[in-house]
Amino acid sequence: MDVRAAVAYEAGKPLVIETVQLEGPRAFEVLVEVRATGVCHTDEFTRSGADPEGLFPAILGHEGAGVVVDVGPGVTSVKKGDHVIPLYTPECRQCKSCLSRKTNLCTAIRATQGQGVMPDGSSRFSIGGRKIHHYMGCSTFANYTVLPEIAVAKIREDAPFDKVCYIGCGVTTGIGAVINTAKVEAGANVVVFGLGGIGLNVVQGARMVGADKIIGVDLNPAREPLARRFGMTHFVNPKEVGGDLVAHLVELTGGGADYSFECVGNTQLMRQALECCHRGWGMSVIVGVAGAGQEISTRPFQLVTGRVWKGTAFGGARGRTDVPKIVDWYMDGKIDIDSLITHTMPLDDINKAFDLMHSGESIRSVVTF
Ligand code: NAD
Ligand code: AHE
Ligand code: ZN
Repeated sequence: MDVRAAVAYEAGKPLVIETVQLEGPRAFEVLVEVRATGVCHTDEFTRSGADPEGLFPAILGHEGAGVVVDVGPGVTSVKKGDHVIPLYTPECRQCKSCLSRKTNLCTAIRATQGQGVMPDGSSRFSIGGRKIHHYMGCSTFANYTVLPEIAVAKIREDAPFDKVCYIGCGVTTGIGAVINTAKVEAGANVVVFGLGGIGLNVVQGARMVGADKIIGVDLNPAREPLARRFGMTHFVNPKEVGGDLVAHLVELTGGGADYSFECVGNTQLMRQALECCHRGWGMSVIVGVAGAGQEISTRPFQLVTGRVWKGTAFGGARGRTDVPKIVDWYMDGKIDIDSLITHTMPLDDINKAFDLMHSGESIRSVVTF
């Protein structure tokens, strides 16, 4: 079938809106009509050419919501008409990782996902016979996409697509990093580096679990009012800190953060996020993704003296199990998504979403179809 998609032909170039050919679902796959998709900084990371796994041409997008319109042979867990959120971290419930109960990083289809193809090794997208790569197993910058059955979470039908699409990445990543990865406890002091689409959800998660101080660090002063509404108690703009940022944060937290979260993708900040943690127990969680060739460093003494460095993907969430619950939290008014969706636009204007991200004007842009 013909579908409308934003195609990334070349690193660093704007996306091109095209009519693309999409093959129907094969065994254990589903065809989803995408109704809305968020634009995450990770899409920009890959579009820019910084992603070591980036492939071109590709249809980016991994923060979607839509409706199952066809299923391939063998599909049992969803049916036509079901509302779903695509999962870049699938949940097969059968692989070593899923069965371990120690991680959400299902390995059933990770290898082919990284190669930009479906689990059988082929792509469903093409233009005039030329192959177009899938992205993160989702490719939600298209009005229809094909996904493996294990990579969709069935959600309730009264949830608005243009809001709950954000649960497909940013909301779940931020709140999950607090609840699943760090397991922040009530009364803890938390420092959040980067108050964008992910960091504000970390702030929201920290408030949910009853954190005491929630300190936000961002270069953009416009982030402060919204972050305060989401639970931030102190704002630090590194440009306005006279001396050393780490020393300032250690003082603000009365000896160091119990937990810190790096939500930017900057390796210098990752170091600062670790080093502002409390001696003996402070835990720093890396959420941001850093470009090809970049590495983190610190004095090993930071770890010897009890600080812990962790990372999180999709907030440690098991998508098919946890995503429907987070949709319920939103529908029950327990979490705020609407205030973070600052811009909505049609697919034709998707490049504006990247401009708004760069200018610091948007928190999340959502494309509706
Ligand atoms: P965003 O662009 O919405 O937000 C980034 C924020 O960082 C902005 O507010 C910006 O002003 C701030 N910032 C930039 N440089 C800074 C600096 N030097 N000091 C302080 N603040 C600074 O991006 P996002 O969508 O929130 O994504 C954040 C990061 O998380 C990206 O690296 C993204 O790829 C990554 N991410 C990771 C996961 C995961 O599963 N691990 C999931 C989603 C996104
Ligand atoms: N391809 C990059 C890594 C990108 C990355 O870490 N992605 C996160 C999700 S970001 C969502 O916005 C993730 O889930 N990672 C685990 C995984 O298996 O990809 C690189 O550096 O190669
Ligand atoms: Zn994302």
